[in-house]
Amino acid sequence: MTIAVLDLATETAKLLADLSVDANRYTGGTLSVTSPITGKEIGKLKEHSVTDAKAAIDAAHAAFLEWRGVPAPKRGELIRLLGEELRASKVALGRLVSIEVGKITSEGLGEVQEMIDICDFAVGLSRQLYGLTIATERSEHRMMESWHPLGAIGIISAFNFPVAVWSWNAALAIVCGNSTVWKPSEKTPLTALAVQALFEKALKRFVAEGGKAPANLSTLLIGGREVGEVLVDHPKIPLVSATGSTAMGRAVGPRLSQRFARAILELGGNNAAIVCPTADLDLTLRGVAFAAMGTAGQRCTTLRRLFVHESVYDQLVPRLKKAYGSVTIGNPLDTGTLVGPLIDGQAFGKMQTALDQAKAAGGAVVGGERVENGSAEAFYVRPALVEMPEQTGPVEQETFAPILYVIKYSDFDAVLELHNAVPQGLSSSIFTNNMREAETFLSSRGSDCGIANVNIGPSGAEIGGAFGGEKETGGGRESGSDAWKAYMRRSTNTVNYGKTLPLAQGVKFDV
Ligand code: UN1
Repeated sequence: MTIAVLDLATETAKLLADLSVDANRYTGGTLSVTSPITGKEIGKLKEHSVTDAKAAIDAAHAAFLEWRGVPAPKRGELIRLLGEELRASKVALGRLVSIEVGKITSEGLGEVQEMIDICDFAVGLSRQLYGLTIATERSEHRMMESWHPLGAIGIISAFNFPVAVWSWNAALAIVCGNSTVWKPSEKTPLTALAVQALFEKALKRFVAEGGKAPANLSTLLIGGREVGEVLVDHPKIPLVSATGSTAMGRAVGPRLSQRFARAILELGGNNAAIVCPTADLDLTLRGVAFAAMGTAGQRCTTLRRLFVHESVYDQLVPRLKKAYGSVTIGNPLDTGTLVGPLIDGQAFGKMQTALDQAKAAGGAVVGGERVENGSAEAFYVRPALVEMPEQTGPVEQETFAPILYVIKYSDFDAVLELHNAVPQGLSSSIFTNNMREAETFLSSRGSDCGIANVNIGPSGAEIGGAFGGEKETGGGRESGSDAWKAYMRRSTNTVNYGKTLPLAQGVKFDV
């Protein structure tokens, strides 16, 4: 496979211009960004200093003080306009995601669709920030809870979903009355610049249509670890939502709890699926193929462990191997490609190390080799399927690459135990037509993950549900359901509308 020499830098500049990003932001700076498609540079961004970051946080805090006074449905109107901007720019932004991350076209567009979806959700939510009314034990009293904005929210996002993760956090945070400060991955700052420009366009329209909104409601910080650390340690950031590796979470979590700030952590996943004797194998094959090979195995929800019942093993696994052997790997911008490149050489190195460890532990590997594309700096690989005798070594870790470990099982209860016997707990699936197995998997003694699916792979969640996982995945929840509550503070209010002062618990204190 040879990728024709693509002038991705030129195309990137054109897309950024179409998306209203000032060229001054991505030329002549110190942060070099490459496209994994070719491994060549596509931008050079100006980075923010620690001093800039501190000033940005002060400004975001000032923005919060104003924005919290704007009624929530009006705040929703701003997010509605953001959704409109995203709809209008879906093709350009999706293409930029594909260029910067190496996602296939359909997945680049899907990422932008996910942003549009969360905007729609947040608009509805802006009229539904409900609190409860609670029965009080005192007469002529009323007890209720109110939800209030929290402050300037820090968002730290990873390369693999460079813009959708921002939107899950920002769309909710902003309708909840907060401001946001975003530090994207250093590997994918261009898409962040584009999204910031779209947000600013939406804000301009909002103001032009008579809305009141402060400057610095959404701020972008371009830079590395030092800039992220300012967000984590700054007393004016009451919540940091951080997506990335478990190692990152281990560094960030304690620093936040040290100053009693809140954390939403979305860390590693080591997601599994169980294929039972009654599974529809055609559906299972498709579900497994997308979940394991899609996004070149670089989703936190990617399927990494597959437990197959011995009665269907010889029907499913050879078909899977065939799919692994024939899947189209190459330029993600080409129609027909299903697997694009890994993000960089480091990811390739980690994949090879994991495969060596798997072999040493008795694994039989098909695939995993580099697929040449004529560029030493681009890393295309054939996804690897590894039949393992047991769940050991690299199977217990998350390697951010397309490796699927396949293990044969015979007993349902034993496989449930194996399923849960890893440190991570993000997403999970069962393929079965047996109601007892399906319901047990979803029950309290079933999957211990934040997401548990039946006859669907573990990746590709919709925004309407709460997204996140347990154990080393960090425990945070973003996106749908009541995840918005993490971006607000709850105030319990008791009102006495009578003329006496009865004390709770029957306490007497007559002066
Ligand atoms: C991630 O990989 O960080 O469920 C997020 C999914 C997507 C989000 C993945 N909706 O696969």
